[in-house]
Amino acid sequence: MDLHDSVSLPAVDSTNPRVISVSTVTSTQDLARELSIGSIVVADHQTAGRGRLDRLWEAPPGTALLVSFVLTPQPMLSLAAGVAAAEACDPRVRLKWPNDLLLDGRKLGGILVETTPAKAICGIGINLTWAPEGAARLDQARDALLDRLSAGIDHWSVAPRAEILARWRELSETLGRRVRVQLADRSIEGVARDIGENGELIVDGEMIVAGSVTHL
Ligand code: BT5
Repeated sequence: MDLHDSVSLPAVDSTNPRVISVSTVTSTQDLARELSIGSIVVADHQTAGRGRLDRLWEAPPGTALLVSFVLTPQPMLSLAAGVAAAEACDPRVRLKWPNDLLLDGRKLGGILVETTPAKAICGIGINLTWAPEGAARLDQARDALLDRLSAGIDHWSVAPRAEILARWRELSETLGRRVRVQLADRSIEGVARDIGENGELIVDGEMIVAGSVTHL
């Protein structure tokens, strides 16, 4: 058996040595987890791309930006990554709490932050030439988008908390809207008033740390 038929060999990108580029991987998160802080993994295709709570992230080969950044853990990373991704994409892109990327109200991309004691693996998927039914795509060149996103992650992942919160509020499509939040054991409806100091969503006085939001 020819090794090249069965295994996708990682290649270092000559224009940016921090970027490890692979054709196929289970999930960019899995490869990134093995690498040092500062590394970036980008793949043409994931055979087991994942969202939060073990959901699937789908993208046919070569149709999306699928990337994971290995970063120093910090509590605001998920919101900071949302801000960086929205800014890298397009001025029309908005954020749905906690950090879905929306274009014209439809999901364009998502962010998954997984942490170990020493590292945070920040995975970002953005639809480019394909999107599932009801979702959005952004017809842009992948590598130019990755360059802008990397610069944005460098900036926002170490930005002061107040700046991240302020920019997230500006980019938010959730704040001020009536929402339904599915929590582990119940769902609540109300107006999303603000986000708290740690990025919690505040719905009519209730602080939501984790849940799935529907804009009503
Ligand atoms: C997310 O999860 O939105 C986080 C997605 C993170 C994907 C990146 S790709 C690079 C890195 N490697 C990985 O394996 N993952 C990260 P969540 O909020 O749980 O949303 C998942 C839900 O979005 C699914 O249950 C579907 O309903 C929907 N979905 C799946 N694929 C989609 C797509 N391409 N575009 C829009 N929605 C999608």
